[in-house]
Amino acid sequence: MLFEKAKSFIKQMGNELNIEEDTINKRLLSIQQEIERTGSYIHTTEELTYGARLAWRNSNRCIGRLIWDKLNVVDMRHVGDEKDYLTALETHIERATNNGKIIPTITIFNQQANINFELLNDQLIRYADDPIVSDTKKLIEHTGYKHFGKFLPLLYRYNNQYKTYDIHPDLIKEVRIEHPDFPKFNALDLHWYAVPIISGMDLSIGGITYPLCPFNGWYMESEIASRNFLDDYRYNLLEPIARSMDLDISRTTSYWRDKVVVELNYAVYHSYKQQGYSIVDHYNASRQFLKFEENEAENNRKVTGDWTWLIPPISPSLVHNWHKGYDNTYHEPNFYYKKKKAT
Ligand code: HEM
Ligand code: NRG
Repeated sequence: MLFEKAKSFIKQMGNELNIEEDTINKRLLSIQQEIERTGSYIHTTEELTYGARLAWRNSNRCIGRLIWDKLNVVDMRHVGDEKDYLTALETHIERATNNGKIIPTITIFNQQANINFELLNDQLIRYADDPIVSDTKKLIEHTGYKHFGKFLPLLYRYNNQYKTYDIHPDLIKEVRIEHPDFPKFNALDLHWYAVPIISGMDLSIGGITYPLCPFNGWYMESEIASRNFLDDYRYNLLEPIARSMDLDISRTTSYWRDKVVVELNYAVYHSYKQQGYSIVDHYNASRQFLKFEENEAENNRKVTGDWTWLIPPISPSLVHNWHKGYDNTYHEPNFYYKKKKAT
């Protein structure tokens, strides 16, 4: 029931921020009356901000949660015009990229019942030739969109009509992936975009769902190197990269696959750093997560986590996360996949 969920959130926020009992009770009464009158309620900006930060803190799969309370929350709930949605999405990209010094940011649009814009992209920035977007591409083609450029356009529904929009290309920053020791590697001309901006999840706070809430931090190097470039259902580059490094791919026991993984992670990390873009390596990410676990214990809170996602896809047993278990209970507020997903 909505009021019960609202109550649980408002009380948690009140406790954590030491808000006076009296103030909390007044707010609860006003929410109760609003629900009776309208069937729903509207968060204050402070509630929205704290709720989004709690949702990050509760994201079991995320290793980057140490700085959950620094999340920059942009309240765009007043937006209702098509053009204003698109502008706000582009503004998110520009401000969050911040010329390379990436700012963890979430832009929150209207809640479920009041929104007239549906975004179908799972990230704001995706390459059009990434196999992960093949289904979305088909939907985009249905709108009559023909000539795909480098990046996937936004696919959205406004007033029950599906439409596309090309993000201004100057806003999308990319990094050339270079390795100092392998000239032939550089000839592969690999690159990746600077900022991962997840745009396909629902944010749930106190019983209210926000279906459009793009959020970003920065990359951990292994997301790009170990997964996006190497998974056989993604760019599948294990062999071409091994050849560019002159490795012996005739036998498994030359460990050529493992050598590619290590050198590619090295190349991704140092390329982002050299070109001035925020990124974290899996050792530092894991140490920061350990600090997060300590902070939470100090505040008498239990950390929940999804072990299968928290361990990095390179040398996982070399970081502490590998060697302990995590309770994968989902607490509210949180982020959820939408029921029908178009990736
Ligand atoms: C997942 C790192 C910021 C929410 C992940 C994953 C990594 C990661 C490595 C696993 C991704 C995968 O395996 O595909 C980081 C880093 C950040 C950061 C280094 C830097 C600040 C954020 C922020 C939010 C967030 C700002 C939300 C406000 C999530 C969620 C998932 C996730 C919800 C799970 C996504 C899914 O289920 O598909 N993060 N993250 N993260 N992160 Fe973070
Ligand atoms: N693995 C995906 C991105 C998932 C989220 N990762 C983050 N999130 N770092 C990829 O594009 O490779 N974040 O908010 O920073």
